[in-house]
Amino acid sequence: VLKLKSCKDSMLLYVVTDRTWLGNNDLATQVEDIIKNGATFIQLREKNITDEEFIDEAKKIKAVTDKYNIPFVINDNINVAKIVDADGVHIGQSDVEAKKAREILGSDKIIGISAGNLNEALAAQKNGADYIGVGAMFHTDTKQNATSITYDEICEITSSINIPVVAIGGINEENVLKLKGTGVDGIAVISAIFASEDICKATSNLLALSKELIKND
Ligand code: TZP
Ligand code: MG
Repeated sequence: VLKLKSCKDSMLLYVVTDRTWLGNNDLATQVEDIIKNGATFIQLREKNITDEEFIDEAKKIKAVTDKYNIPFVINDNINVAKIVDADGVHIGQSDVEAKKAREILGSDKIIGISAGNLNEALAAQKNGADYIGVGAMFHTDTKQNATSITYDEICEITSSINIPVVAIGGINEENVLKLKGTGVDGIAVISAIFASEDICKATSNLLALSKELIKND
């Protein structure tokens, strides 16, 4: 399977998984529905789970992302990413972690780094990130203590770095077009899809809006 490491085009609709609203549904099945309806990138994000469970779940999700040739990264856990041969990992600001991720995963894998301000964005690029996730753009209940970033700050970031930027945090169908003009390459969402009554419709709506967002930007 060919997966391009230059992941700019894959930022369009970046979906981060969450089990909060899963109920009796199966996460891998939901991820397949989400991909069929337009997701361009999948991040498996798990909290309070053993490495063994994380690996099992990652293998199931990877079978789906491989089937549709969609990039797949693991949140935070470099070893799980290595063991399941994911396309990469998404990590926080630590330069030690970034170095470790590159050493363990090698130059071909995708390393994404979270940034909450311009200095963090510059540091992430310097530390070898292939893309950054910037936020929180809007109020979110999904991540506790998420710092918020202004419209002007995200504009400054996109004009200061040359790796892809995906916006995250509280993004939904109502507010996504408020990011018009920021220069981001796409949007990353959790609750706008997973908390929705109809995840397929939510996904296709958000894809259309993200295309509208980046058009002529
Ligand atoms: N990082 C910054 S905000 C956030 C993460 C993981 C939460 C995004 O979730 P939602 O539901 O799309 O606001
Ligand atoms: Mg993290």
